[in-house]
Parts: sequence; C-alpha cells; structure tokens
Amino acid sequence: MHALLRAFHGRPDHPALRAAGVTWSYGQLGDRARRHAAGLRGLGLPAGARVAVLAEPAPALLVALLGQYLAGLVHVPINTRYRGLEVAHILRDSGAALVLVDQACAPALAEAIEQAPELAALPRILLGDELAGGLRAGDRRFEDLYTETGDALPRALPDDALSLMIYTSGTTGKSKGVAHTHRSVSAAIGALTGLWRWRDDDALVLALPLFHVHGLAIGVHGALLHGMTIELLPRFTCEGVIDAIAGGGTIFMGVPTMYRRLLDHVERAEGRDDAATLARARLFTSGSAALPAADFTRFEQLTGHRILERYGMSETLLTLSNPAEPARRVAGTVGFPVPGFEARVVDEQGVNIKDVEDAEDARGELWVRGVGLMREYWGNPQATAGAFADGGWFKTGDVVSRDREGRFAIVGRRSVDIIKSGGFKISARELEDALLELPEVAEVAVVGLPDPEWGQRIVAAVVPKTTAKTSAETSAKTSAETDAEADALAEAVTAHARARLASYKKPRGVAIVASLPRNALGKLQKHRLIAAIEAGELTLRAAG
Ligand code: MLC
Ligand code: AMP
Repeated sequence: MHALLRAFHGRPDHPALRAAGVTWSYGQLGDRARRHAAGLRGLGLPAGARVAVLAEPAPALLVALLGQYLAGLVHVPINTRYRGLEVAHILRDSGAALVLVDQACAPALAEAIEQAPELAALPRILLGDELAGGLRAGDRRFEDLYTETGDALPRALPDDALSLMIYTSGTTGKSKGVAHTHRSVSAAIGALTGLWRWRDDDALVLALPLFHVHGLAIGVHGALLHGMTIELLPRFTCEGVIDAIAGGGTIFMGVPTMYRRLLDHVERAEGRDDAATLARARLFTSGSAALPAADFTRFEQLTGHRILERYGMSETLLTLSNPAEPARRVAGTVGFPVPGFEARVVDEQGVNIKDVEDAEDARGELWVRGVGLMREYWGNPQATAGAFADGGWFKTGDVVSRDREGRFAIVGRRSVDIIKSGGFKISARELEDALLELPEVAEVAVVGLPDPEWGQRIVAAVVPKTTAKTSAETSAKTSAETDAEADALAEAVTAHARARLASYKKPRGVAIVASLPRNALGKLQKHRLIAAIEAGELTLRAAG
C-alpha cells in the first residue's frame, strides 16, 4: 500500500485511469481515494474489517479499492456473474462488515438475501443513482461517502496486514477465501519491472474481470505501482481492445479465450486492418489457462507479436513467466520462476515426496515458495495446513514438466475435479452438489473436456432416478419416448445449473447414463467417463 501511495505522489498529473467519459490523473484518483477512505473511517469500521465488493468494472471501483486500503480495510471482490447461493457464501464466510454493490449486481445481492435472510442487515454502499431509492437504515450512497474534511492520513498498518481476499474454487464444493497481505501483493508486482519491463509511459488495456488476481492483483496493482495508465474497459470485446490499442494502449493481458476471439475477429475483419492496430502495442501476455501453441503461432503471423505466456494462481499470484525478450519466449511453456519465487517438481504420489530437482526433464506436481504466496485460506486453518508442505512450499496441484534449461510447461492437474473454462475455475463438486438437488437425479459426475474455445468445457453425466415401477413398464417404452425423456432431463439439468450458479458453470453437454464408471471398490472413475465421451460412446444432450 505504501508503494502504491508513492506512485500517487510521484506523478500527480499523469493519467492514472481512462474509462468511458472519464480521465483521472494520479492526483485526482488519489484525492478521491483519500476522501472515500475518510468516509469509510467515519463509519467506524475497525482495521482489518472486510468490505465485499459486488460491482462491474468502473472508475469508482478503483476509488473503492484504494480507499479501503487507506482506511485499513480488506477488499473482498465477488465474481459479478455469481448468483444468490455463491454470493451468500462469500458474504457469510468472509464475515463482511459492509458490501459495495452496483445496479447491475443488485439482483444477485437480493438473491443472496433470499438464501440467507440475515444478510439483509448487512450495511450497503450503493453505486448508481436508481439504487438510491432503495436506501435503508445503515446504507450509504457511494457519492455521499466522500468526505472533504476527514482524516486523510492512511491508517498505519503492518506489512503483513491483509489487503485482498479473493474467493477461488477448490476440490470441495464451496469456494475459499485466499487472503493476501499488502506485502505479498506489492512484492509480486514489484518483480514485473524487470520481468516484463513495465514502464511509466505504458498504458494497460484492462478488459479482465476485477475480481480475480489476473485483472486485479497483477493488472490494477501492477499498472498503478508502475505509474502507468489503465485503459479500463467495462467488459472484454474485440472491438474495445482494438480501439483501446488504437488510442495508445501499449500492453494487453488476456486469457487464452480472449486471444482466440481476437484471432477470429482479426481474420474476419472486412476492410479493416485490425492486425496492424494490434501490432502497435508493445506487449501481449496470456495466463490463467494454457495458450494453445497454434494460437501463439497464429498471433505472431498476424501481428508480429510473440505472446508472453505466464502462470499464476490466486494463492501464489504471478509465479512462472516467459522472459521479456520475445525470441526467448517458447510456445506451450510458461517459462521460469519469477524473481522472489522458487519452484520444485515433486513426484505425483504426494506422500513419499521425492525431490527431483536435479533430474533432467522432470515431470510431477509443481510446488512453489516465495514472495507472492497467500497468508492463509480465510478462517480455514485445516485447508491452509493441507495446502503447504514442510519448508513453506505451496502445493499447486498443477502437473508440470521442466526441461533441462529449467523451463516449465503446465501439462495437467492432479485433480480432475477442478475445471478451468475461459480462465474461470470451476469446482466439479459444487456443480454436482447443485444438480443433486433435482429430485429426478440419482447420481451425477461432472468433468471437463478439452475445448478449443474455452480450454475445457463442462459435461455432466447423470443417472436418473427411475420412476418406472416394473421392468415391463420400462421395456414397453419406445426408444422415441426414452429419448424424449432423456432430452427433457438434460434440459432440466442445464436449467437448474443456470438457476443456481453463475452461468459459465452450466454444463455444455449432458449425458444420461444408466450408471457411472466405478472400480471394484465403488470409487468413481472420472477418467473412464472422459474417455467414453471423447470416444463418442455417450450421447451428449442440451449442449448450451
Ligand atoms: C462466459 N461464459 C462462459 C465463460 N465466460 N462459459 C464458460 N467459460 C467461461 N469462462 C458463458 C456465459 O455465461 C454465456 O452463457 C456464454 O458463455 C456467452 O458469453 P459471452 O458473452 O460470449 O462471454 P463473455 O461474457 O464475453 O466472457 C468470456 C470471457 C470471460 C473470456 C471474456 O470468460 C472472462 O472474462 N474470462 C476471464 C476470467 C479470468 O479473469 N480469469 C483469471 C483467473 S486468475 P449464457 O448461457 O448466459 O449465454 C488466475 C490466476 C492467474 O487464473 O495467475 O492468472
Ligand atoms: P485460479 O485459482 O483461478 O487463480 O487459477 C489458477 C490455475 O489456473 C492454476 O492452478 C493453473 O491450473 C491455471 N493456470 C494459470 N496460468 C496457466 C497457464 N499459463 N497455463 C496453464 N494453466 C494455467
């Protein structure tokens, strides 16, 4: 935080933020943040209180983030695609003292309150004019919270005070709060100066969500700590990114799905030379999921840029990266540990850990240790203890290979229950738990299949509860009837997922099966299910 403040003092007149209709210098952004902090302090929240933020990317969100830091509060962004159940879990689990909500996300908050009525008592800061009509006791309008006179000095905080808590899915059904300190975020970002050669005359085109570490910790913090300008887009569109680069944006960070869309867009361009516009930028980086080598090559052919691929996690921030020199970037790899991080490859058993540090072409689970590591999973000492090995090594769960030069490639994940789609992490268990709520579902298994657009796509295999009373009744059904029933169940499954969870968690295919593959001990074998789907042995329905 103190480093962030230096950036504000150092270049008061330089543009910090450009967004639709708004350009704020560092001086103006800093001033707004200080006034917001004073307003927040006036609410009497103790240092370390969590402020949940459920709002789409907008300039006010940056004011809120910085104001919370100055007031010694912890920023807890919530995925704006989340529905009531998911939002309620985070508000409860984080023990949020306050929630900042905008108009677009107000329905999700209302759904959360339906799920957990006690959340109705949570004080709200409302962002947006129409919402003001809904003010209740304890609520404030964002605009009214600015104070002209309040204490403008930042609250003094130790470096290991929490700054950010990002919720991320795991192998269990419910998401966990990844708690970062001011030190872990600043240290991870400080490495970028040398690593990616970020400069204060750069402008970062930011179209990533601001509730994950990629857009928030690396994007927002990285840009501001380097005195750069943020070109903030309300959401990702190809046109928005290309226009922002045409307007002077020099750096774009994206997930592979965004690059796939940019490539298709550029190739479709009729009469426009979008490739030449993209070529004007200085640096393109990709992360959060594997960038297909073919897309790396296509992008280079079209724009001349070799995308810099890097790897990170909510828990570890930026961890491995290809080098700054374009010629040293290798497609299909994520490079080397970033300064301040060490990385090891350990055997896949996880029990009898064998350090294969000296082996050539090592392959196994990636363990990392270094400056950007989270402090803990919030309120979950058991999960925290389970995530670390002796010596402070964080067990990433990702399977990597490392070549003789020490360059890493991500080759898989230890758990099939974690799915990454379009850069979003999805817990198979969470979706399975939701689908089991349907009375007509007896068993369900959710898996991720390789997908060219999303990286992985979600498929659910469902065993229906049989309603037929006798086997004669079942065999009397025509195959058309059975097919229609299966279609109806698949539709119901997809509709239920959409009603309960963020829409990107919905299955994009549903297989209605008589049983799930299990071993002799009854253990579900998801790899057999994946193989059967890939071999075309199961009919996929209701592809959404
Ligand atoms: C949207 N949809 C998705 C999806 N995103 N489905 C699967 N996976 C996704 N990621 C669904 C929508 O719900 C919608 O469903 C349909 O696809 C069409 O949506 P769209 O409008 O075309 O998609 P869009 O809104 O443009 O979103 C695509 C996207 C977005 C790529 C811009 O997914 C995105 O912002 N991804 C980035 C995620 C990210 O920031 N990850 C970083 C994690 S941090 P329907 O049914 O409603 O039509 C991390 C660590 C690190 O991993 O170091 O990087
Ligand atoms: P999240 O919890 O959303 O932060 O997601 C972190 C996960 O994204 C990692 O554990 C990896 O599985 C995946 N990931 C991040 N970067 C890459 C990359 N460059 N290549 C492959 N997978 C990645």
